[in-house]
Amino acid sequence: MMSTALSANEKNNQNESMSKILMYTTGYCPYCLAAKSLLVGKGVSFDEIRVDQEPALRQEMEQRSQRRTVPQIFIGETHVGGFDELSGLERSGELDSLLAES
Ligand SMILES: N[C@@H](CCC(=O)N[C@@H](CS)C(=O)NCC(=O)O)C(=O)O
Repeated sequence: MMSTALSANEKNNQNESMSKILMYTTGYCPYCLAAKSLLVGKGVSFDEIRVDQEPALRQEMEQRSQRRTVPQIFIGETHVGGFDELSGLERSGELDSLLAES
């Protein structure tokens, strides 16, 4: 008989299809790598904008986030911040709720 309960993996897949994550990054950036690795580890997909390759997009990032460092991460319309904030949300369990809502 099929269970209606979702496994952790199915939940991650559900997150993947429901979430919209955008990460502004540069090529050499340990914090960007750490943020990407955290999301890949959770099985969630994200779009990446390389601001070092597109000055206009760096300007867009700075306007949207009011920050100059990379990465800058958005989940839906919510500005999460950088890697420190992302990992803080993961530690507190809030990242999963944010992904489910977005
Ligand atoms: N606390 C930030 C640190 C981000 C950070 O220092 N990023 C570096 C690149 S890995 C950066 O943007 N440096 C350029 C600058 O500080 O203006 C985070 O967790 O995202």
